Amino acid sequence: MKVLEAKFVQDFITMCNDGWLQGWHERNGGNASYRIPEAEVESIREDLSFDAVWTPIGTDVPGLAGEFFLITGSGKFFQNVIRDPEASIAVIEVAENGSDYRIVWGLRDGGKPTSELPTHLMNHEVKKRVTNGQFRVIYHGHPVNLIAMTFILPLKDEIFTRELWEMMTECPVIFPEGVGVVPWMVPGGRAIGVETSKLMEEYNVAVWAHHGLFCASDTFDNCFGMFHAVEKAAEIYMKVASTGKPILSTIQPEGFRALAKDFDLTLPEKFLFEKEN
Ligand code: 2HA
Ligand code: ZN
Repeated sequence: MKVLEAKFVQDFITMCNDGWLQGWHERNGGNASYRIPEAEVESIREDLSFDAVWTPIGTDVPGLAGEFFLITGSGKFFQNVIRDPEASIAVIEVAENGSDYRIVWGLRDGGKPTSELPTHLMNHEVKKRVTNGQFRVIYHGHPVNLIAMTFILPLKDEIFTRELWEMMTECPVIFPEGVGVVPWMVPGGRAIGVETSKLMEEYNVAVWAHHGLFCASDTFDNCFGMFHAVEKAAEIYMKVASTGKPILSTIQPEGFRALAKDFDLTLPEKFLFEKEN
């Protein structure tokens, strides 16, 4: 079938547009990718073309040799994905050497995959390994409240996890592993990919200080939903902080332990420290 007729492509387009509607993607901000299962690649193979030149990814991802990805384009606007998907997104193939890729569909008017391609692929490689191939979706955007939090809190996994968990009861259920924090780094290079993929061994959420949020999950819904939950908790945090009033009550460590028991979660003790008030 045609690429645009495939359900996974339509679902990817919808996810991008939902993110645009949430306000996470000013101009060309943000990027997303999906590691396409073999059967879905076969379903669109007749609409792919394999004459483009191989191009260096900018890093090595041997664990992704031969894999296909649906991915947003560099400099393309999320806002335009739904209006003109063929010009805004691409299907790429990773070469057997694990260090080159080629475009096999999309980016009709030219261009390349997102500037964060090395980071996306390095993180897909980690997630494929640690989830036994289950995780396929990576999503990055620039949500206002989460970014605002990175200016007023110490850039530590423990602090961000604990504050986000306290803001909304469902947060520890949605991201029981917690969140990792990457200090400010130059975007688009290999270095931010290396730092993020270290965190992705353990977490599904990485906060990029003064920049945005980076999430990985199994499905489009779960990835988007996790991103949404983190940003909503951040919004509550910023609203509370903006009042300048002291916090009079919150969820305590024993509350999280009780939640973990009833919801059958493992909440790492490193996040359940006693706070000084
Ligand atoms: O502009 O968000 O991190 C795309 C980005 C780079
Ligand atoms: Zn960004």
